[in-house]
Amino acid sequence: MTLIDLRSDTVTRPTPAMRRAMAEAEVGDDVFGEDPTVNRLQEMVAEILGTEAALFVASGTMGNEICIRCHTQPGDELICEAGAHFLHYESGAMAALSGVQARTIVGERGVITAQQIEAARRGETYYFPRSRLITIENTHNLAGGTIFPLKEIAPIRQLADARGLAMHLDGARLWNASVASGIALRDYVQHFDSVSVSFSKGLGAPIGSAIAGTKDFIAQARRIRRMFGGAMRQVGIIAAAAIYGIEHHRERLAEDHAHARRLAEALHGRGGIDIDLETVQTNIVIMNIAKTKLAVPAAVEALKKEGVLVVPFGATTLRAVTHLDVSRSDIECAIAIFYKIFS
Ligand code: TLP
Repeated sequence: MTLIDLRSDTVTRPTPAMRRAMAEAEVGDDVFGEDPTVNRLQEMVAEILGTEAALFVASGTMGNEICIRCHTQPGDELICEAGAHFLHYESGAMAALSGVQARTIVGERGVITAQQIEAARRGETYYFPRSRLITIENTHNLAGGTIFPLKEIAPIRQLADARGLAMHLDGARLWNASVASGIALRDYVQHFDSVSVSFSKGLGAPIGSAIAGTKDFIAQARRIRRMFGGAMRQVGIIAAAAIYGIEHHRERLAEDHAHARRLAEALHGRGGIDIDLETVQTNIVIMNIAKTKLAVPAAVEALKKEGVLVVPFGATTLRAVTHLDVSRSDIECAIAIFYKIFS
């Protein structure tokens, strides 16, 4: 039985052409800044994101955590949406590695406003934690791959400037946001002091993310990357996969979005499955199965038995993610299996 793996867009395997690019990559010691493929990737990413510089890092988690560390001091507070990836899925790294705490805001489909941030911001009284950083996630994973609208970002930047706060963008799936909205990545990124983008999700590379910002920020980030054990050597062999993904797998993200839409529209309302179709803006589908006959663990098992893999994503929700290794016919097949189980 072939499995249709909708657990995440991280499950893709490098294509034969990507593997060839990796095998043929020119390499050098990146701790000395001498890996030509890494240097090319970093220049390419800085150019696409419209920043002065970029730095290759091992993972999205490492990217976020290096940026948080660069922007804060222990005891500081950052302001973020309550479903932020680093709050739930980064093993408490923010607290462990930066000594920072979070002030969370419940957003609407992952979107928070300048007014909410202003209300959450701490005053100057010495015994408050110091508000230091605002973070935004685009697309927002827990909210279902929703796009953070550009028009909501500019007022947040204005507030950040007025209050002396830094801004970080968790743009692990900013590629998806850009393809779906038609807005260039740099138009989002220009509002932030740092950004993290991932190559190992929709772009299909096996490993890696990049962070980007000013030259000074990236110099500081390079030091923290080393401190976190993330300085690597002949890492051009994986940077080559990222370059391949950027060059060949970006535009096709639109297919993943169409597949997610098809899946969501076919499943919403079936056998009690509830999907907020407004959140299905990119490649993620979150299904609430509270009103179906199955609980989450039983549903995951039943789907798996029939050949569809999804992940539990809350007490009553499942998540399905479309990606490079899922074809239109896989989606049709998955829909039929869902119908069988949730009839
Ligand atoms: N997300 C993974 C899991 O960790 C949940 C997934 O399957 O979606 N930012 C965002 C918005 C992410 O979704 C992820 C990964 C990361 C950062 C971390 O990236 P990695 O896994 O490369 O550390």
